[in-house]
Amino acid sequence: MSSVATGPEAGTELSRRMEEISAALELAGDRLDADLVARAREDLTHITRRVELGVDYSVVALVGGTGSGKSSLFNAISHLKFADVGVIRPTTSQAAACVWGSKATRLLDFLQVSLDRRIQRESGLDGDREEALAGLVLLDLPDHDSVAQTHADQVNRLLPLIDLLVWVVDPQKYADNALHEKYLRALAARHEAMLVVINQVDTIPPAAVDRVRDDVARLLAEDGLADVRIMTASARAGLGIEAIRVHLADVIAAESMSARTARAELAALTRRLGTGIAASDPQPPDVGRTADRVAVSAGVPSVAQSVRTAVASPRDVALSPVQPPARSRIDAIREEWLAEATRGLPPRWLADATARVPSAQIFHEHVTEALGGVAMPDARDEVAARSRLLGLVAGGLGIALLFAAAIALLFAAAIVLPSASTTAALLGGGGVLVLIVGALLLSSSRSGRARTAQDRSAGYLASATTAVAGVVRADLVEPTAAPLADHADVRRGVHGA
Ligand SMILES: Nc1nc2c(ncn2[C@@H]2O[C@H](COP(=O)(O)OP(=O)(O)OP(=O)(O)O)[C@@H](O)[C@H]2O)c(=O)[nH]1
Ligand SMILES: [Mg+2]
Repeated sequence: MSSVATGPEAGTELSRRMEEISAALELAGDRLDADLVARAREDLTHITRRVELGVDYSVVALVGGTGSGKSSLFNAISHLKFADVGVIRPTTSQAAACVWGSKATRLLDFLQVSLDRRIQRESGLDGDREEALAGLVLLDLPDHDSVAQTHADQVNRLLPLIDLLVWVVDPQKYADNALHEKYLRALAARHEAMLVVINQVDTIPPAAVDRVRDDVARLLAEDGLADVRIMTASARAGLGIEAIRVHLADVIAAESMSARTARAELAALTRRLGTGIAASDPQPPDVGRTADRVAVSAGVPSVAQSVRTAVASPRDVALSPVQPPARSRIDAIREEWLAEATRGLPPRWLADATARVPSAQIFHEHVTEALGGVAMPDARDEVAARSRLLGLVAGGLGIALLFAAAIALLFAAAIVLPSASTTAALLGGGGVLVLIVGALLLSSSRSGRARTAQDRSAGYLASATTAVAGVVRADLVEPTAAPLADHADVRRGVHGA
């Protein structure tokens, strides 16, 4: 048993794939080479026709010399009396078909089997007995000489659709040039698609059957068909018919020749179209990383550092604004971004994607504009400056108080004034206290400035990088997004999701 989709799914799946490819061609437009598209459309039409004929049938044709018993075998296999069996040779002048489980109308129309030469085997009526043959299209063809002379067109149509060619020979005439027939030659490459049935074994003694079989095997080997299977049967006596039916059931269980061919044609088409698209979807570089690189090349981190130093300093320091970045650096970053975002794209896709991106000069202008628009932070921390001033005042006051305390002590020592020593103690204590407050204010002012410096520096770096990221997004990411998404969709459509 085959594991591939057989039965009605094969046709549905192939049709779905063809719709996907068709939509991909539509979407790709002139980003795929016109010749490639034209060829693909032709192929799709061809495969569609094949699929429409039905890829869910297995076509088995009975061929061979006149009187070998093709029509008799047809009736025996189908348990019907539909095909004409006659004594006047040749009897069958028109192909007959028996179909199990469906009508195969398009297929039989294509094979030019006339309406009155078709019969349908309703599996429902026969219960499970015919179930195994559902999907079989059994053809009884006129003898090979008649076919060769009058129905060459029918043969040509039939051969590519055949899943199994059953070559019917009889024990008397099996060597009649039969194995050199064009059917065999045309199918020589497909040994598995051939079966030789030695019919009418009831007309020879049982002992002779093996001899005939060996002889047929030898003739096949001479034709390079050594591994073609040989079966023996008697349509009249009903011998070997069940074994043939089992063999046919195996053929049906495998994917049909049409489905396999359509699949192979589709694969070839996909391979050809694959030359017009990248092997994988290119991934545009990360916006943040690119913005960082642009910011670095514009000297944004040094400006941020100078902001930090200026704010942290208690003195007033002038801030130098960011300078326009070097054109060559910005061009290189833009080029690298485009190269990575379009990696592997064939020329037409590449041209489409890059044509939508603003020029290097415009990109540079936008970057410069965006950086110029980022406000420089205030270099002075007002809160810290105020507490510094208070700290200095407190320091001065403390020293003055200590000085006053020293004088009071002198008074207390020179003129014995008891109250002076108390005053000195109070002034000294107050002075120390105020000095401590001043020192605390100064230190908090310093740490406040350091914090603000860090915040403003980081804030500036973030604003500048965000501004640059906006330009990267607007000038690089957004213009290329649509063509890249189209390419991804086309790739999915061509190769199947
Ligand atoms: N004894 C015997 N006779 C058979 C057997 N199969 C077919 N016949 C007879 O052989 C003759 C030819 O049978 P057909 O089935 O018409 O042969 P055919 O290959 O369809 O012949 P064409 O339509 O002329 O190509 C008929 O008289 C059948 O009754 C068989 O297994 N044993
Ligand atoms: Mg016949």
